[in-house]
Amino acid sequence: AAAAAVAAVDLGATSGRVILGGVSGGRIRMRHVARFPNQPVRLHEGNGPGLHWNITELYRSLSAGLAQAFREEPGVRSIGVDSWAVDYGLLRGGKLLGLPYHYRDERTAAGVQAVHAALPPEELYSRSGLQHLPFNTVFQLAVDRERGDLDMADRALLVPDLIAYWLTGREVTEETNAATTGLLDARTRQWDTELMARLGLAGDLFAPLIAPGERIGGLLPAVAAELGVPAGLPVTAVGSHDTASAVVAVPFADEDAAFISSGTWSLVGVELPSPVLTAESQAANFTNEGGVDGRIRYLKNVSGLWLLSESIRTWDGPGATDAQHTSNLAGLISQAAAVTAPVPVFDVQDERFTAPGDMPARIAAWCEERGLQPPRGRAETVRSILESLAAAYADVIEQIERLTGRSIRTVHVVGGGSQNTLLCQLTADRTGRTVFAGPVEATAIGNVLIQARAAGLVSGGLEELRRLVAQTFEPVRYEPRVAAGVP
Ligand code: ADP
Ligand code: LRH
Repeated sequence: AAAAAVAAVDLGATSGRVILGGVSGGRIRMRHVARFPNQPVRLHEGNGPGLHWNITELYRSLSAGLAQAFREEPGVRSIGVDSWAVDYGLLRGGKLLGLPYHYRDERTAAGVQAVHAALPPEELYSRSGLQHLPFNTVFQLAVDRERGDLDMADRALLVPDLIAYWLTGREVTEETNAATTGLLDARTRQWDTELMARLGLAGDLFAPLIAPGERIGGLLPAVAAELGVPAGLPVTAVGSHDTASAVVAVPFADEDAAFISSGTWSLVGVELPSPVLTAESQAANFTNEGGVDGRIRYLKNVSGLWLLSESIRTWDGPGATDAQHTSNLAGLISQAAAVTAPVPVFDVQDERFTAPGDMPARIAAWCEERGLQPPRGRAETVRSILESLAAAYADVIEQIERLTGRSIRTVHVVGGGSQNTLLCQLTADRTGRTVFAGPVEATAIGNVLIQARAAGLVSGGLEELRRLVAQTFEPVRYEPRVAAGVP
């Protein structure tokens, strides 16, 4: 018999996937249907190159994945889409005006200046509660405005909302991702239209808010025909910010646990009932992101495995395939685990590491500027990156304890990076805490669970959903090998 299932589309900055999921017998079922790379494109645009998401390629890949999902499981009840945060497409009269910019495009620095001239950083933080990252939507829009790119636009849709719009024709802004724009009031969770007016943005630039679990709309007839499914099949809002979906699937046992959502970025934080908007919190650059079911994801965006993948891209040279990339990764991690020479710990948050390009050279330059011996060769470079990430996690966890008054005893690592056994072990070593690694596909699981709940396949709050995660996916446990912080 056709099992009740839902289809999750999860677009990461590194790769996208379509996963069929369901819940039966107290367990979550997940089946990968499609996986595709997410490779940005550089296009000359008058004054220089712009870095963009190849959004139409992503749409084609995810549509093919969805069609395959329906062939495999005709009982699919709903589709949900999540992606990385902050980026958006501009539209006029429902038509996309150009490829969305990639948050790593270097145009954002000018936007930070423009916004801060109109609104001091302190005020921005106390209104939005958002960590300062130069690529937050608010800064990107300021550049668009200065360049005249907003003149024609009557709508901005965040990436998952843009995909949902193409599937259903409905324009909405899903709440959890809306929080990453910097234009949402942290307390009321509504658009801060006064702030938008002060920045010269139309109060209705973004579509109305919708909460995870609500129905966005049914598949457009033409789309349904292309996918080979009945028209009207619902697209359901999920925690469309990938990190929000990932946190749904963190199998927290209690309040003494922090999470690290580990992929292209590492999002290190805890879940809270209400935001922390203090000056100390701003000084520590913590973010209050709206989570599913009204929870607050109090976290810090720390750099992530981007440092490693961009190093590998440098070593492999142009044109290396994804498969080659992954096989190199396993070998490099075991070589890095065997390194016994001391390696430098560098500041993974230094903004010089954000843009694409030669990562090992930038790491070496950072070390040389401080009179440190740079890592020698690939294994030492990988070790240095992973030690530096783990050291940053340890700092953030100390800060969380200070800023929230909680004591953190365990750390849950989820996402692709939870497969990096060396990083997990170093995280245990440097934080001095037990690390539980997995599930790898936390984001897709969170996406599936919120759809399954909306479809009536499961019920309960996040605690019940997390119990299902804990029952289904056995985490890998890492204990600190040495005293806290002394590897
Ligand atoms: P995103 O959602 O940001 O695209 P993922 O959660 O998919 O990221 O994680 C991608 C990262 O996971 C890769 O950059 C890589 O470092 C890591 N990763 C993927 N597969 C493995 C593996 N088999 N072993 C170790 N690390 C892995
Ligand atoms: C992770 C993520 C993160 C944001 C970044 C832009 O994929 O959504 O939460 O800070 O991308």
